[in-house]
Amino acid sequence: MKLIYSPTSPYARKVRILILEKGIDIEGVATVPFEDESVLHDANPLGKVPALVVGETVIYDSPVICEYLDSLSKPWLPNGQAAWRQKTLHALGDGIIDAVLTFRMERIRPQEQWWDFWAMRQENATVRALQHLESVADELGGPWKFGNLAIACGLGYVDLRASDMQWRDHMPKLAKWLEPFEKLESWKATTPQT
Ligand SMILES: N[C@@H](CCC(=O)N[C@@H](CS)C(=O)NCC(=O)O)C(=O)O
Repeated sequence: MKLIYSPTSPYARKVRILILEKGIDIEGVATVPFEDESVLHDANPLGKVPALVVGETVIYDSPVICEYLDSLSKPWLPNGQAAWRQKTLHALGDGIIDAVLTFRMERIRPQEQWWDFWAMRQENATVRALQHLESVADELGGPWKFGNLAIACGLGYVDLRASDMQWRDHMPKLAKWLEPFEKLESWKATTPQT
């Protein structure tokens, strides 16, 4: 198996943490999506990382890759009804990444092209998602679970791209919840260098 990823991608980070935590043997191929590398386009027509090459098959996007790799050994994803809660929490973590990425991208454009309505909508969605997580922080538990993986990586991405939100000051339970993850080797090894 081969994982095409970029070292700064929060979506790829979920997969890389899962690989490290589960000790899965995979070749990593680092790429830069915005340089439109053919290796990526050949694997994923959408031109997005991560993409997982399994023999003749390619699996994307990141929640699907996580679910596939998780299924190869004792799964984090539970059976039955509980799986839907974990998948929903995973979607919430991914949604935080989507929203932060979108409102940060708005600010990369020349200022006269900024669409404040859209940026503010994404920022508000991020705040609401963080507030929701603060309200359920006691139920999240640890260590890694299918949902926790995306939530932790979502919070890591807020730290990387939106540190001015200072979310830890407003969400103390969530900040405390993240602390044990931040001490893990898999977390440190996948923290983007700025
Ligand atoms: N929903 C996708 C999102 C992947 C994604 O947007 N990756 C970014 C890097 S963080 C990317 O490759 N962007 C390149 C592009 O959109 O052209 C997933 O979860 O895998």
